[in-house]
Amino acid sequence: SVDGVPHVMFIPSAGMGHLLPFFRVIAALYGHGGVEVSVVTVLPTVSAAEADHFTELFAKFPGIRRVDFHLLPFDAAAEFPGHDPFLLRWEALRRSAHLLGPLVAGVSAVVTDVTLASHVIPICNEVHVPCHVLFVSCATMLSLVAYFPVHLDNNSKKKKAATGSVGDVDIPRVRRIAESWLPQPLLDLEKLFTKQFIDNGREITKADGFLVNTFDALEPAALAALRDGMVVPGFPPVYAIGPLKSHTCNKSSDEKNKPAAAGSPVAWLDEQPAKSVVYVAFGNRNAVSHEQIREIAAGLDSSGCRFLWVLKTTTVDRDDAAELADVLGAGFLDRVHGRGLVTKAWVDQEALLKHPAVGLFLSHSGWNSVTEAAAAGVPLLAWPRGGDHRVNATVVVSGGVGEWMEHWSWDGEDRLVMGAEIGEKVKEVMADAAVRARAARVGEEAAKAVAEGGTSYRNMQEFIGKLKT
Ligand code: BUP
Repeated sequence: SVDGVPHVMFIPSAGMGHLLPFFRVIAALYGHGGVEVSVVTVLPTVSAAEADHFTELFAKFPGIRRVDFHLLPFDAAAEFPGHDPFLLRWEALRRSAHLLGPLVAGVSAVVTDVTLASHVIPICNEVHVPCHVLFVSCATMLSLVAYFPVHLDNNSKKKKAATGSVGDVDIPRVRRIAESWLPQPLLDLEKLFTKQFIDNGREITKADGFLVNTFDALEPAALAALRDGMVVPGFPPVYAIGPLKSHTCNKSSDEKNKPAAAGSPVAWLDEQPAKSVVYVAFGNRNAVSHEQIREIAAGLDSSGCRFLWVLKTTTVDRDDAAELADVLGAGFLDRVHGRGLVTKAWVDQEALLKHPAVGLFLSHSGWNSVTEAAAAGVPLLAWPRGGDHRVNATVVVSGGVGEWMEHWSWDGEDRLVMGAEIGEKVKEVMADAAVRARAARVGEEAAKAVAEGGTSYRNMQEFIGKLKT
């Protein structure tokens, strides 16, 4: 620290779902004052959206120090052919992490991503710098990351050899996670994802604390179990500080009063009746097959509802050259003109969900999306696609955020969910006053949590206080 001002170094990972919560915490901490902030930045980023958001962060907060970091050469495509480019970036970061030692040595605290935990925590420990993890999924998922190695050690390695299965994971005092809800690569202990997951799970018990984008009222059992050492004895402190808000939300009143750009999603929403629009988005790195996209289109059409659909057809946005009309099929855009808007552009999802015209969110249940729906009090219809999504969907249901279509297909399954079924379900949930009332209550709880004196507010204060001691 300089003159007693603590210096916090953020070491984020890759993918918008990981970067956005980092940017939100960075902005909050920097805005709080009395803390010096630097951000380890690896360029070029995997996606264009990440590059744009880094540029925006440093332009908006010139006082935040950008620490450029260069990765060691890694022929990922040769070593792990066909792997997701974001997972490969995590691996490249892990393999270069030892070079961070000299950078870390001078700071007061580090905040890193769980995907890098097994490599960054030991580096921090070596130079006696406290290392915190900003966990970008739910507390239930954090309990799974922490408990999965214990589960394997306790009962599954032998069983797996005998039966070829990992089995359901019964996380003490949290919940049972069915094998089919696990991120599916975990069923193969040889997968790169699984190795990273287990390494990180073992090492995180040595972190100095966790910041989690959730709030006490949403996941009371998981948070209590983690904090009481029921998941793993002696687990580090867990600060639930969500739902995180973006710094672009804190616009000046001038900016707020500006009319929405003509033709933009916001301008279109402004024309729609209250709670009449289904907002549809599956995150920034979930490529839905063209066949499934056509069925979603048919479903939205047959639901009779208005809709705003953010459509991505590739894992990495830079590769997405598909024309909407080709993907959606002849005539679709004309047929739904006025009733539905489809866009491939990056939107401000957090702001869109708060728009009074939005009545439902059809989502892959990526955790940021869930927390944004919770904050907006908008019901979410969860259609998990892979990764942590089914674990998140358990919280969507238990927390009252919305409903989960448990039998709708996900990663690796080639079963199509047909348009008629999608349309029926969308129509049904849109008309369900009880679902809407529950989601609205979650929105109130979320607002209370982050307001002065609320649980998330106090947890953030406590974390900042710890940085200053
Ligand atoms: Br696409 C898109 N605008 O156009 P999740 C996404 N987002 O603001 P993830 C936009 O990206 P997986 C867009 O609001 C959320 O904060 C969205 O994070 C924002 O899913 C974030 O929801 C996406 O956690 O997929 O990371 O894309 O969960 O599979 O990693």
